[in-house]
Amino acid sequence: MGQTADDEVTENPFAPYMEALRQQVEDQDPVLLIGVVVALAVVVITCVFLKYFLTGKTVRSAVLLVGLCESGKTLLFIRLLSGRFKKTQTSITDSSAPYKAKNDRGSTWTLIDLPGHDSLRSQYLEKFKSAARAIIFVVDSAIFQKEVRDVAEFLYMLLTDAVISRNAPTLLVACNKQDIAMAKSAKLIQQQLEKELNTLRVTRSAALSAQDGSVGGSVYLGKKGKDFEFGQLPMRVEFLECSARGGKGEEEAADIDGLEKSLAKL
Ligand SMILES: Nc1nc2c(ncn2[C@@H]2O[C@H](COP(=O)(O)OP(=O)(O)O)[C@@H](O)[C@H]2O)c(=O)[nH]1
Ligand SMILES: [Mg+2]
Repeated sequence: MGQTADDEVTENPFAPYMEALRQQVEDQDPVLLIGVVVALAVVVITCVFLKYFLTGKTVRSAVLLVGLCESGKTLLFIRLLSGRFKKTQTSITDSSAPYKAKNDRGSTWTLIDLPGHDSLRSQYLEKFKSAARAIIFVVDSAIFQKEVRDVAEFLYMLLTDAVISRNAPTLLVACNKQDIAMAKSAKLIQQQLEKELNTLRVTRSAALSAQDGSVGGSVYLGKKGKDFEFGQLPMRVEFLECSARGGKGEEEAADIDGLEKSLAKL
């Protein structure tokens, strides 16, 4: 008998411990055991719920269309929703509609077209920024060279916002109007914006520290001591080319496949 026990020990050094553990578990009151399991389950469920509520992913379902006036936000809005060409008017109020992403999950986002006028811009942004899951920043690629400073200033305002920086919604920079021959490529627009934002960052932080040294709720853009790159931002950033008008003529389908693909991945 003693011989076999010795053999087992040499085969599996943990056997005695396992045996002791089993004995202990058997000796325990089953009620206590169930109690421990239930307590563990409660802890796990609480953690999952807390994570859900704290990150707030459940409520952020808005996709905002922002950008300068005449960049094509309203036309993109209509194209994403219906795919048909319509003449647009300068939008005075915001309009929103449910957008069904082209993915298997069938995710539905609330697409919101914000007016581009300077006077209304910040007011609407205040209203929707905390609900943003993604921001489509529309750029008119055809006259980008002329607008680069304005575009950069708008982007700077968005990216240094405390709420946006914390929530980190995906930023899709839609380089629109690619059907126009002079349109700049997404790559060039990205490079120029990085350069321009780098300059803006220097002038803005100099202006701020000259005032009173406080940053007033806005965050520093990118990494300190490094030239600005979009890769330094807390959110995912994609530059894509599109054309809300499409190829030739008004009956042509819009060229917004890239944008739709990115929206499907949100
Ligand atoms: N050629 C061309 N024109 C466009 C494109 N997207 C919009 N537009 C035109 O640009 C103008 C402004 O568009 P709109 O959607 O009202 O811009 P919003 O002010 O940003 O809402 C309209 O005349 C559109 O037809 C595009 O991809 N290509
Ligand atoms: Mg509009």
